[in-house]
Order: sequence, then C-alpha cells, then structure tokens
Amino acid sequence: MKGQPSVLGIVLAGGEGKRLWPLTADRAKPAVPFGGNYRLVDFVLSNLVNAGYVRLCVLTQYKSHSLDRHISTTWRLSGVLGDYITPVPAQQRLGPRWYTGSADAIYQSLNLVYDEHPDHIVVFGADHVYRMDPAQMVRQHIESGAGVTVAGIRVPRTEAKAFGCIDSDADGRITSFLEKPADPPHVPDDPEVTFASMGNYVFSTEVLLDALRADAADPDSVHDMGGNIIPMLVDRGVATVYDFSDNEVPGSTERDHGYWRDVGTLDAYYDAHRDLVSVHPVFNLYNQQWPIRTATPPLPPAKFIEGGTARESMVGPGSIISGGDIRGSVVSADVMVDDGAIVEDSVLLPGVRIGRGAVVRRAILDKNVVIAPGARIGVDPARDRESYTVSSGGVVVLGKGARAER
Ligand code: ADQ
Repeated sequence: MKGQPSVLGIVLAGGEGKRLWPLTADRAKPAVPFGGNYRLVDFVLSNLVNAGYVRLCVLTQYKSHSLDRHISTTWRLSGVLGDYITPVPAQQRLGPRWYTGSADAIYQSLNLVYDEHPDHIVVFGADHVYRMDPAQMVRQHIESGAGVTVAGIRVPRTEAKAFGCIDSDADGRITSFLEKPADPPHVPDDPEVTFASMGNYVFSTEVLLDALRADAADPDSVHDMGGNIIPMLVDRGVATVYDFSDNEVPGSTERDHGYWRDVGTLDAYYDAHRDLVSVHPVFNLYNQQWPIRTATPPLPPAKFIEGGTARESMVGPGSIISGGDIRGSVVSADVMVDDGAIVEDSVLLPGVRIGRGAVVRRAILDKNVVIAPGARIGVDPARDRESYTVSSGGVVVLGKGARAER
C-alpha cells in the first residue's frame, strides 16, 4: 500500500526431499500432503498471505507438476490490486542448465525482482510446518537497517547438524554462521541447545542483488543460500538475527507459540502429525485468527456407520468409517475403513482403502494405497522391512498406490 515499503516474496520450493522418499517419489517436497487437508507449501503461503504479502513467486524445479497445479488452482488471486501468487518453473534463462542450488534459483529468476523493483525481498523455504507473522520480522529488518535478517529458533543441539547454526552479539548482529556443521555450537546459557536458522530471510533488495552477483562469479561456490549467501553477508557484517520466539501470532496458544517443525525426514513428518491429534494439540490447526489456508475437495462430511469409531484422530471429508476403529491418526479426505479394521497412530493420505479386518499401526500410507482385507502393517517388523520402506524410527511407509496383501 501507499507509503509502505514494498515487499516481494520469493518462496524456495525446488527441493527434492530425498529423505522423505517414497513420499517424494512423484512430487516435490513442498507438495507433500500434510495434516489431512494441506500440502506443505500451504503453511508458508498462509503465513505470508495472512501478513498481507500478496506478491509472491514460488520457485519450483523438481517434479513440480502437482506443486504447480496446487499453487495455480488453490492460491489463484484476482489480481485487481496487483496481487499474485505464481509458480515459477526453472526456465534456463541464463543458459542451458537447471538450478545448481537455492541461490542460483533466485539468481536465474532475477527478472522477477527487476519487474517488481521492491524495497525488500522476503525469501522463505517451503518445507516447514509452522505459524509465523513475517511482517514482524520485516519490521525488525527495516528498523535495524540490516542487509539481511535471518529467522532463528532454539533447537536441541542433537538435531542441529541439519541446520545453519547462528552465533550473534547482544545487538543481534550475526557473528558466525555455520551451515550444517558436524559439531554444532551451543547457546551460551545451555549446552544442549543450538540457535538454528529457519531458512527464512528478509533482504534489502540491493544487498541481495549484490550478493547473488558476487556468488555467481565465484567458481568455488555451490550457490546455496545457507551455504554461501548468508555466510558472505555475515562476513560483511550486515546480517542480523530475528528471534522467532518473539513472534506473536494472533490466536496462538501457550502450547503452540513458537511451534516450527522441519519435516524433512519421514520420522519428523510422522511426529509432526502426532502433534496435531493430541487432546490439546501441540500445533493448533483450529486457530481461525491465523488460518492455514488451502482448498478442500467438494466432498460431504466424514461418515461413521456400523459402529465405526475414531478417537484422538482427525478424519477428512468424504471418508467413510464402517465398523473400523481409528485411534491417534490423521485420516485425509476420501478414505474408506472397512468393518473390523484397526488404524492406530497412523497417517493416511487421500484415497486410502483399508479392507475388512486389516490392521495398520505406526504407518504412513500415501495416496490411494490399498490394504487388502486381513493384511497387517506395523505388526511384524521383519515382514514390513522386506516389503516396505521403514524409517529409522520404525514407521512403515507405503508409497502412492501401493497394495498390501494379507
Ligand atoms: P535445507 O533445507 O537443507 O537448509 P535446501 O535443501 O537448500 O536447504 O532447501 C531450502 C529451501 O530451498 C527449501 O524450501 C527447498 O525446497 C528449496 N530449494 C532447494 N534447492 C532448490 C532449488 N534448486 N531451486 C529452488 N528451490 C530450492 C536450509 C538452510 C539452513 C536452515 C534450514 C532450515 O540452508 O541454514 O537451517 O534450511 O530448515
């Protein structure tokens, strides 16, 4: 709006998500379904849109068809106020090569920045489940005068190897940034806790342009935002941290204040679903003051017949539970559970069919998986390992359209 600094949002959504395989066998990681109704990309887009950022480019690359379709249909805006949310596929604008890394993805897409000439650019990842008001981070960025502001969160030190690790001074200026170190540093007041980058950045436009150009000219760079661009700006002394625990989202509860999960592995994806179904959910999807937005299919409400039950569970529209018993599970749209079947502590994606008397425990069943009558998943670990993917935490995963026999 008039008088406000202009902000362009770039959402990085080209990640392959190898560690989520087989859920990413057929789709980009940001398109992986989550929480019954959503896809992962809906979380970042909801946060940006709820904060009023409606000029958003979503950079895609890897197996992007379902992601492109989801963004163009679910997130289509009218455009009358100059608003847009647009998927941008890799286009080889700078020569015959795909993106070599997340920084190269932005470098190859700089025409989007030239078209918009924003004052600031918000660069967010698309792989996380969380609720955040990015406007508060942008405000801090502008007030501090930093070149880049990096969102940071305290994580257990044992998990910090997967993240960029931040050290900062009393004013929040980042003094050191180590991308995925083998031996993560800890915060001064706790040896078990590391301050980690959430992979969400706010840049002043000129600073980003200058850093990307310098990076593109560096033959030793792998052109990664966390690996190259942020360390370069830390060295230049223009990087500041934004402490995510200061972020106040309307309607958030004491329990889910500061909730953020990187669902990059099957176990993390599974655990984040467990956070949804407890009596007092660790992550509250029912917060209508900061809704997580998506489009739901035109299906009738879930139906329970023949004594079918569900406890500590979410059940999506169009699902029919006939005589089966569901506990501690997230059941998406259009799922059928037949008489005598037991579904326990599991995540069922749309279109799953569970046959009569089947048992499914601690499992993730991708779209359209069919469990034949009497088949058992999550009951005999040796057999599960022979036939299916089993995560290091012991969760059994069946890929899209797989069929389990008795
Ligand atoms: P990672 O998530 O491991 O670490 P990366 O794989 O580069 O880093 O993914 C970052 C984002 O960029 C994701 O949303 C991904 O989908 C996207 N992306 C990856 N490659 C891309 C490409 N070629 N084109 C377009 N998009 C691409 C990052 C940071 C860490 C931080 C963690 C937090 O590097 O410092 O701690 O995120 O999860």
